[in-house]
Amino acid sequence: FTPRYLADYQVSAFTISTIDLTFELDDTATKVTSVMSVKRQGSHKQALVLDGEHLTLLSVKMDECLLSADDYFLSDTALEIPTQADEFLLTIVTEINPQDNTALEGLFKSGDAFCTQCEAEGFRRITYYLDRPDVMAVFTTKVVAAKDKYPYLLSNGNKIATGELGDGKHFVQWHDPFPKPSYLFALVAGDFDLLQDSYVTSEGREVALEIFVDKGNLSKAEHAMASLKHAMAWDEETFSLAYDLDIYMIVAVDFFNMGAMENKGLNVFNSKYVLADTESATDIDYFNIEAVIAHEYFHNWTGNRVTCRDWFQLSLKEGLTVFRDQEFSGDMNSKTVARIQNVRVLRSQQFAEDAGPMAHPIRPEKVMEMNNFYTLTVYEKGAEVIRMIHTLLGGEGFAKGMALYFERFDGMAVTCDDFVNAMADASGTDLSQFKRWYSQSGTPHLKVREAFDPETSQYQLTISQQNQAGETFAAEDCLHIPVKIELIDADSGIGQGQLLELTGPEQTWTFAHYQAKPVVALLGDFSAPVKVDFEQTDLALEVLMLAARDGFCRWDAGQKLLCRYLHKLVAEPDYSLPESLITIFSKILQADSDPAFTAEQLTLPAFGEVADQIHQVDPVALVNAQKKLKHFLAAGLQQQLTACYHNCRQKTGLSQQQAIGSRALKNICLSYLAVLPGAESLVTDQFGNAANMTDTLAALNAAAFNNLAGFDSQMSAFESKWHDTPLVMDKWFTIGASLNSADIFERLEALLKHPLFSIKNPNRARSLIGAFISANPKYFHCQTGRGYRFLAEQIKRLNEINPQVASRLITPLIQYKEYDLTRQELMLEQLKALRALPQLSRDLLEKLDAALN
Ligand code: HT7
Ligand code: ZN
Repeated sequence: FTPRYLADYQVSAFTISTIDLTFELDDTATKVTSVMSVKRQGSHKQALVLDGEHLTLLSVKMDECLLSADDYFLSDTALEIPTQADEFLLTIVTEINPQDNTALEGLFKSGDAFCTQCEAEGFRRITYYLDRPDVMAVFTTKVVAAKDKYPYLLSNGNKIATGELGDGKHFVQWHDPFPKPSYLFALVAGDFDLLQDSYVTSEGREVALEIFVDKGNLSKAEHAMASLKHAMAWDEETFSLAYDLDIYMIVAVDFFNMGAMENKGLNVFNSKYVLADTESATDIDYFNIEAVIAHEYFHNWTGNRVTCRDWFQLSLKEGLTVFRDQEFSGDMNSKTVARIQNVRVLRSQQFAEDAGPMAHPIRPEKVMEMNNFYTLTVYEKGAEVIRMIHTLLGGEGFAKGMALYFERFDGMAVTCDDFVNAMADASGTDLSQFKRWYSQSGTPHLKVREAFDPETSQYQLTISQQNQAGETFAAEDCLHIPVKIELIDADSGIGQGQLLELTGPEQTWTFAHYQAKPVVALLGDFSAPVKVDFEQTDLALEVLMLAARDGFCRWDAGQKLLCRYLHKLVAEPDYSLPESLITIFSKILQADSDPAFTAEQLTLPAFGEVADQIHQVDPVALVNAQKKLKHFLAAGLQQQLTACYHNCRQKTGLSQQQAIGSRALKNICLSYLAVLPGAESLVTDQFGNAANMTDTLAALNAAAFNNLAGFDSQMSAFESKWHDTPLVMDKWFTIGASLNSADIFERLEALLKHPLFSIKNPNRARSLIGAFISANPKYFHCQTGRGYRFLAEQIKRLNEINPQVASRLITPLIQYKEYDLTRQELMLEQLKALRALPQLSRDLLEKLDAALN
């Protein structure tokens, strides 16, 4: 396995303008016939080298001439044809085995259905091709299969022909008029229930909307359909972008490596991001479905109409599309709460990635396995980079930039620089320094100082930018950082907002006419993906919690306060927490805020977020600190939490949004109350009377976290009720894996042997293994090293079954340097054992080498 470098990019030696595909579907021997118009690009005499993996080559024909094995070179990864011709028709017939394809890349079976996943480099597992995003062809696809088992035969574009064949077979032929790269190709064949609707675009096009789900799940697709229509309207209103084909199809499948895939006109979705009803799905599921449906829809412009020149440019489409889906979610729900959730993900996961052995810029420069770069950095930090452009240019400037981007590049495969140039040119803003965000990895630190002079009534704010090691950036490395601030007058509580642009190693801003030192709220709306090193007093943080105009800053001040005391408890487990914490959170509970926002204020910072802030943290000391802080707040606020809990529970006549907020607040109250003695009955009562999945899971989580006596019987009742509903059973496995109980390893072994557990199903594997490593830090990081051994054993199994899933699950092990030396050694032992595996996938190899070298 050799790495590839961004610096080595070269245009393709050949292009393919059209490809006609015929699939004769069969579980173990699908025949794929591909007819391509190939043309040499430029004046050279290089051979045509097509990508191909896991294929059986049946025949190759150039124009009318059948080639023999002497006419080409075949390897495990390529078919090389040393031709002198400049333009020709190439016909290639291959055979593939979808049934054995447990990696779920290329053509595979998901239950009874055939399904494809081609991004990033899966098309080469279907046929020999120039499998790179800058080769764009017009696809025509004919699918042939048995009509009884596969009544629906789907592919990209518009249906152009259907017909009956002998032997009970039928065919459907599709034509996609938009030239596209192979990663956007899709095929699905199966028997589904179909939810149909339509949408008339702002340009007057009537679009058929079709959602295909497993039989019996039709009513669970309503929310996805509504979300799709909202997304279509939002993109027209926000960016004047309308849909461009006559049909938009979504298929939900159970076996899928990621969330969903934006194939042109035929999105394939993990069923987790389509199916929902109030009985079986939580409020968070509803939110995520709306977001993922929108994300894939938005890709039709940012990704499909304008695509990436090469995979190093992945953030061109992903960062931008995540930014768009975040804005959409903010508009559909509470903007502040949605923003807080984005920031939680960054702080608890992306910051650690950016400090770990696989750290990379949002535009990576070196890649061994592309699947390893569908990361929080490319997606979430990438979206933050786009958001900073939006902040610097303003909404109008950004919209002009988007318009120019499409004017210049519609139908093309382009680079991140092309995007930034369009933004700069359209708005007349110099973004040359800003471009460094695309090539620097690591989370910048802002070091902040303040000074107040009562004589001159001047307040001064000094900010320097530093790297992770605490060294001030040299001028040539300085980033262009938008810092939104608000200065709150200590007496009146009135705030004034401003946008500062930090471009140098250190800058000072002076603000006049302050009678007393104002309190500064920094990084409004989290205006840049940075860490802030600024020692504000508890009192200042409390002022911000109540008075900052910016909702994000109000929330952030509370989180900072909580983190401060978690740090103290980690360093000194017997540290006695101050009553002032109770006083301020009591005020938060009394404030007349949006309940969903109050729930966020009461939520403790995540384990990963705090771990990221403490050098070589003892993870169990951190778990204990979280427990102690939770207990302290619960005991001190018991009366108010109880009142708030019952108040939320009794509320009736709420709108859907209000009910969601009220449930969030009620359930955070429950999570506190459940740590107190005698809370069992409250949890049991909620579990027994829950009218929706959000409340049921909140009760079960509380029982698991506190290892309450009713846990096992509640889990049995849940299992009996839901054993036929896979997405709900995923939740059951997750809760089973997060139980706070010393016999957890025996329980995990039993869960692995449960008849409904299958490691081949990514959702199921993640629901058990992924949940244990993220939701059960106490046992995952236990001193015996058993948690790490458990994970390494599962990764070893997955290495051969599904390398993508294995590679994602290894994340906490490769980030071993976050933890104390004892944990580091235990983790290293497992990393070395994995590195010694005989058939190590490229995915794991890349990460293990990064971690061990
Ligand atoms: N563009 C997609 C990325 C993707 C993917 C999706 C499903 C399975 C495997 C995949 N590999 C890469 C998803 C998205 O960002 O929209
Ligand atoms: Zn995407």
